[in-house]
Amino acid sequence: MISRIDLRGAALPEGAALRDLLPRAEFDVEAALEKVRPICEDVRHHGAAAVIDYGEKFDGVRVESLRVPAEELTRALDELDPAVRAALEESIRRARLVHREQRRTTHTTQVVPGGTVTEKWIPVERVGLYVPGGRSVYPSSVVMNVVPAQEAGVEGIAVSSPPQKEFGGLPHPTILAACALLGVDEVYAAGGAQAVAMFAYGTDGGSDTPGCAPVNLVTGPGNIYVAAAKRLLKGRIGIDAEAGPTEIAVLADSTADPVHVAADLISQAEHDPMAASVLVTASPELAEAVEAELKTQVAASKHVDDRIVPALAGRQSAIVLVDGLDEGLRVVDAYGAEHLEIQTADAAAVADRVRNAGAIFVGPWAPVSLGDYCAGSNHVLPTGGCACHSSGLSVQSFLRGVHIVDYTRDALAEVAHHVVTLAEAEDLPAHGAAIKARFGWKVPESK
Ligand code: HSO
Ligand code: ZN
Repeated sequence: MISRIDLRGAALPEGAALRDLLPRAEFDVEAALEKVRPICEDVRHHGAAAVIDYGEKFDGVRVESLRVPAEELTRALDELDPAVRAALEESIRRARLVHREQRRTTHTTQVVPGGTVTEKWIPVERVGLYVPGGRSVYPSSVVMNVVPAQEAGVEGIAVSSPPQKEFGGLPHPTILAACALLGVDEVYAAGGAQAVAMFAYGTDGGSDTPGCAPVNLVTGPGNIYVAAAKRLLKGRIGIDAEAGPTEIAVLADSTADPVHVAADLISQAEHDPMAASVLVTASPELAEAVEAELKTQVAASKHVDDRIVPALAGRQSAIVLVDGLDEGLRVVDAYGAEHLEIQTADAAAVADRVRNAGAIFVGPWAPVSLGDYCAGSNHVLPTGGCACHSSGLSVQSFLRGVHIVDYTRDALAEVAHHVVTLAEAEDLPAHGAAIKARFGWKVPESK
């Protein structure tokens, strides 16, 4: 069901060599680039008509118009199961609590009397949030993208999700209901690379009215073609971290409950046959018990043959045996999991020693599923080892820090000679001249 990697008995290698010993899914975005390039070009030149054509080709349904009418959003919310509505409302409320506190304040540094640098945080003007369809219809991901954008103060928020044949070419109704609940009224029925291209280039009318205005930033998870289109169009648009298959790593000792550990490993395996579930432990007894539990619990699960078994049995998942807690920490740092659970004695102290993880879940009562829906934390997190350089989605993802430089004549005069010296050292005399021109073409006397 799940392979074992035994790293006991010898010193662990350093850095990349250690990472190479650990399992990881193939997510070859590079290979998908050539497939999405013509799609993006087509959308660039033919706008909405091309997006509609690709929707017919890839999603199997031809829509009249990409823009979802307002009455469909209202209807979806009216028809939403009240229990789901209450759960989404609680998810939104908790996410707002956490994300609101991520807002940045403007700060002014007085560098010298009369010389200040102010860092001002300005929201991105317009963002496009991609929400997958097909196997992964996640209204929770609408919450996780929209809440930080709203809390950052983004004015233009557009959502796009693939048209669904069984819903007459509209995105899935729970996606529409979540948008309505969050007060997002600009929603498009477009998926895949063509949706990212629509966001990047914008689409004018054609048969589609109104068109989608271009956005500055695209966020949200998606399949490999969505990731490839984001990589291709990066620069024209900003993007969040590329989202690969989901990952859970559990660092556990003999105090962990194997029933919980197995349930949590299965919970993320349920997403995707490429999902990764990794247990890191120094306890062979726990490893045995978790393996036995996996067998029992998998047999009682849904999505067994198409997702859970291929995910757990795939080369991306494993039980990694280590000599002790210190070695376990080195392994989870080298792996840099999207989600890391610490199920050990003194879990908070152990969690404090972790450097690389998208999000850390501490102790027995904070499973990843809680974070997926209702912890208040964000579930759009870096995968594929990107946790060593990137963060999950947050208010910060939707803000730009702008430095505002304000110097008086005296403050400039005081430092002018240094600027001129550095300009000359870099053989850029015109830089120095821009200073001298302000002081009768002379460098002011240094004090
Ligand atoms: N675990 C996924 C997010 C998700 N789970 C959505 C359930 N729905 C990636 O963090
Ligand atoms: Zn999940």
